Amino acid sequence: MRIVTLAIGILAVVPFAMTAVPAQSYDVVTVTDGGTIEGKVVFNGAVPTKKIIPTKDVEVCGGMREEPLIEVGPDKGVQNAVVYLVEVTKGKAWPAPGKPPELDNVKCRFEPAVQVIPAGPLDVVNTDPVLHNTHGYYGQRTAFNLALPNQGQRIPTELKRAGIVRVDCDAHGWMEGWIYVVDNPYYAVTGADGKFTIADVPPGDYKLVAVQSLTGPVEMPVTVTSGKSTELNVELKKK
Ligand SMILES: [Cu+2]
Repeated sequence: MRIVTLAIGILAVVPFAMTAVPAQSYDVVTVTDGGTIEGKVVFNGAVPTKKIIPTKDVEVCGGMREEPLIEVGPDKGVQNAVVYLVEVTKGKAWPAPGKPPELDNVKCRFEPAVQVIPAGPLDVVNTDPVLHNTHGYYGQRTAFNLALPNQGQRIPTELKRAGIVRVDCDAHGWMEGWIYVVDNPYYAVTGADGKFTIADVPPGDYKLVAVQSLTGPVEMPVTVTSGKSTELNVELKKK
């Protein structure tokens, strides 16, 4: 009888333990012989758009418009793509912690629309004089769900584990934002030219992921050499 109870206990515990492991553990070490990854994220296809039809608060949210589902420059560079290394066990320190990262509601848009943060605090802010209900999800599961009825309101919350968090507004169905919660500090968000730099990477072989909401992720191998810059071009394709 005792053995049966023990077996059930183990069965109950193991799946929880597997899903509860938040992320790869990461050790900070001094990186003196690191290399750099420099690259550009491009998208060559036709740029699809979505029609946005604000149904309320138009004085703040603006009128009907078409918006691109991916921000592509004249030379095909993708802005606001996120690039990061996965399964990194050790390396440089995280950026010095300052104020918590913010997700603001400005004219019924999320600012920033795309950001990368370490697991930890996040302040959700409302700059608008209208109610926003900011709702973040890891997949289908709610990460936070915050009503912000007042202009200037700020609510501290927390994203406790690595993963991709999509952000909606329950008051304005067209609003969408993305927060990439990472488990190591080797990441970048591409600029208007699609370019990115990831510095102080210990020499070795890595897996790099580039991701954008329309295209989803692309994964590629990259080898980093001490004191050198590795050039990398990443093409995103529509899912
Ligand atoms: Cu809203």
